[in-house]
Amino acid sequence: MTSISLSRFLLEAQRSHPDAMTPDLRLLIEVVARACKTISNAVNKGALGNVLGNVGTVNVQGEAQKRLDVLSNEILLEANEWGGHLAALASEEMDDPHPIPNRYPKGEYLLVFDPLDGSSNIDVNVSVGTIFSVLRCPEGVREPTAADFLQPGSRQVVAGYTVYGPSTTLVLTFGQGVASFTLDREQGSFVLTQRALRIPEDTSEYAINASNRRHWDPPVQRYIGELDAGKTGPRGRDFNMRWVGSMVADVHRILTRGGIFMYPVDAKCRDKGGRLRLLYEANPMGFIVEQAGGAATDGRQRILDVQPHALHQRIGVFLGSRNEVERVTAYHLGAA
Ligand code: P6P
Repeated sequence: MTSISLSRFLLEAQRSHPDAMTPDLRLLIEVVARACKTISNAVNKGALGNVLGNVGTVNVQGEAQKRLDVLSNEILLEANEWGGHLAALASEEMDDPHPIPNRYPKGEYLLVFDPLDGSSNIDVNVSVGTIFSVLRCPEGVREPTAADFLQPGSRQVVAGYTVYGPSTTLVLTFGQGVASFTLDREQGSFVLTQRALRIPEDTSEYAINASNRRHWDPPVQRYIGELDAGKTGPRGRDFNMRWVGSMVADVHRILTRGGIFMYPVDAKCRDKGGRLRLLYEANPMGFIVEQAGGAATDGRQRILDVQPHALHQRIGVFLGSRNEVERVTAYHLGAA
């Protein structure tokens, strides 16, 4: 069977959906994918590449920066600043947006990303990933500021992630469903492996950091208590739990076989607004999950409807199999 490269897939998408897949978006995705290949090579070197461990600095999140966090961020910045497709970039690892240097042309898109999500897993050889989101730069804005990135997730034109696991897999949406590509290391290119990922509406698998149980609000206590009661409780069936501690790995499992992923706002993280970040974790993953037939809320409202007020704002996240997300959201709204 003829393998379809990412380049061919994007060209065909441009022909069939010219408004959704413009030449500059096609270039942007190819550039990000190429940067992810470079990050994959660095991640895969592990202890042999002098890329493990901390650099001794702390990022805007107050988290210790891993060598690979900083390297991945630099790879994405350098790959994207010369192509003329972006007006600015923003990253989990940088306090403020990164302008496109004046020596390069500016484009009409904004790229925001988590260069290496789950990086606390790197030193223990557990899957990590890159998450990215693309917005349009507001009309007439030549020097974008953080305020120009503060758009609801429903305005995203592209979202994707690359999971650096047993295989390096790129998952992508531009609003016409979700496709996945696996890196063929012999060819050095991403090859289409699934054209239309769909999340089953029901599931028996949930993902949450259960060590936070005592901090959860009542709706989450009720929902998880019912799952744990299994056959003996109101759900009448048993459930299984998985928690990788790397959002990309947990979400990829859910896209592959269903499930619900939860990181609620609780007594422990309420003062920060939550654990996960809206612009470069919840929004891109919410767009991808919805395009695959799932749902994504903050417990009360659709994540993609939330109007951001800060670049590194955090939010509660419930996403995955639609019927489970709707159930736990109904519990929060007192509607069940
Ligand atoms: P905890 C990784 O740091 C991350 O941002 C997500 O990838 C992951 O789902 C979550 O935090 C893990 O949080 O509290 O279990 O370490």
